Amino acid sequence: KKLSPAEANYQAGGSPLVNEPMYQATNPKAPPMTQAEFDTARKIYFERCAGCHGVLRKGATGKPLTPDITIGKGTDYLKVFIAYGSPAGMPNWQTSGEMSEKEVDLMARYIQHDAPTPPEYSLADMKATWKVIVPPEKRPTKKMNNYNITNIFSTTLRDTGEVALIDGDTKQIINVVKTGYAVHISRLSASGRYLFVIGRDAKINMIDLWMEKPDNVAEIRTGLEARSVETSKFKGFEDKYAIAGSYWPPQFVIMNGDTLEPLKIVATRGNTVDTQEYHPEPRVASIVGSHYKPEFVVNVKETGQTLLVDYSNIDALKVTTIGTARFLHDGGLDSTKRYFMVAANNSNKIAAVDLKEGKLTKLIDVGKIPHPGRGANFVHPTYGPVWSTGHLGDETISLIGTDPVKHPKNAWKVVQTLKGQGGGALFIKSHPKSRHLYSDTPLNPDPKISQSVAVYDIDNLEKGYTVLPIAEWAGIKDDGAKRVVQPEFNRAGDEVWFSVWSAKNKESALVIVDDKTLKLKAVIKDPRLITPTGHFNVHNTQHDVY
Ligand code: DHE
Repeated sequence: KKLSPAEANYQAGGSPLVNEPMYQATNPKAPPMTQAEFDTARKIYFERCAGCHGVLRKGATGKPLTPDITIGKGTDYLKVFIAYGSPAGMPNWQTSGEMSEKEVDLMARYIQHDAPTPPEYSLADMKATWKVIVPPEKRPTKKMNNYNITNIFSTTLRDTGEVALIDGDTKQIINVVKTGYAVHISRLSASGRYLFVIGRDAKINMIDLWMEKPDNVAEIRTGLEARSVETSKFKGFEDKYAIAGSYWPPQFVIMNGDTLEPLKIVATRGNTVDTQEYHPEPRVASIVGSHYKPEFVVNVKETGQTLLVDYSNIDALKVTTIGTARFLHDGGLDSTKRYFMVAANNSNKIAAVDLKEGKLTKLIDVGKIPHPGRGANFVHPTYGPVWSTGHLGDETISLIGTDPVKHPKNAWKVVQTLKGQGGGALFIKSHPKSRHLYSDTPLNPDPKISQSVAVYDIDNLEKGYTVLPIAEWAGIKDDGAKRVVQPEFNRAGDEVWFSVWSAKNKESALVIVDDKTLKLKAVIKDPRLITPTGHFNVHNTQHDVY
């Protein structure tokens, strides 16, 4: 299946590496290129191709594109491939109008030259960007505001490089905080006081929710491109450490939990789980803090290794390497928090990792390209506790049994497959207080589907889904994408928030649904809410409630 333009743009979200200086070698066997052509081609490569084919073009979800392969194919063959795409997923760049004939010719020549290598990023580089804006001793000793901080939402404003902190009780914006570019996720310290966000450019901001007006107290850049940040959650280590993983360079760093001082950098370059070949750029995907042990669970994408990083003594770091499956991406804990369920997206599998025993429990086959976000836990009327995921590549939702004690026959199996609105699903969500399951489909090519969500009644799953026209409820007059993205519950578990994500120059909104009645409860609009994407409720993120 060819990727749709929406899916291709999702995979190639624009790498900040495009701005890095790199040494460009010329391969004498490849067709000649001028310096200006190299510069243009490299920009296009990092904007559109690197997400799938990798920075060094060693291959990830897309095929490897190194000169030993590409020179043999030749310019004409490569041009056809780039222009028309392939059934394996390569988009049809020219016929879709995304690239001109000239650009296709340029790219066909470019990929026959050696891939330029971006710079590494050391402790000294990190320290040069590290700022403690308010040192711990100058911070409040108690909460200085009247907000119910456990119900604050941190909403990414993707294209402005900010997060909006929104009071979940009053729906008022508390502050719009400057961050890195295109913040990917927000996470909380174990106590719930500090909020950590990470930009696509690997900039981390640490926000103190006890301040009269919550704002940045520390910041650092931990690499050149990144997606994940997390904190130490184990008893005795609350608020002690933070960790960030990067896409480039392929490494993670453990930091001091109240200042972001970088302490320990560990490379993730290594060998793939199956063929055991060396991979030079395995990116760090999701990270979660274990509640069972003083460990971070670090998922290394291209090699398919799940690392349990024991932070009890970071000077003698112990890392347990669990082979899971290639293309690890996003995931979440089961309801007991003992198992981490991680999507190996292009392997079409979910890996269940036992954080108590420190081993792989099971690899479970699911639909095409699972994409759970953190997934959704609920108690199924027939099969007991399940964790669920939607898929980017098909319309199904897989429900996986997660209770080996009381429901051993159902554990680590797909016990039921639901049919959703269509492919292009990114996030799914439920809550212990809710009997509903919500699934978005922001990357579906049909605007009717990308602008609405499907809701299932957990007690009547065979009845199918109800469609909530979220974008329509937002009452946005502008035309454009208006993608509805990421259901997130409030603290009480009785309302669900959605972003209506429009282009930068168009109106966006947040839409809030009453979980009991499935009726519209509120719409938040504000000129500052530009390109809202993910949103994270403090309590639910702090305690891994999803
Ligand atoms: Fe994400 C989670 C990577 C595109 C919004 N995204 C994640 C995680 C990873 C990841 C590794 C898990 C982090 C964790 O839990 O520690 N995302 C990537 C990509 O590599 C990809 C495909 C392309 C890219 O270049 O970034 C990508 N992601 C997107 C988007 O296009 C989205 C919709 C908007 C955006 O920011 O560009 C998007 N990703 C999100 C959100 C989460 C996320 C909202 C957190 C979900 C959650 O509930 O935890």
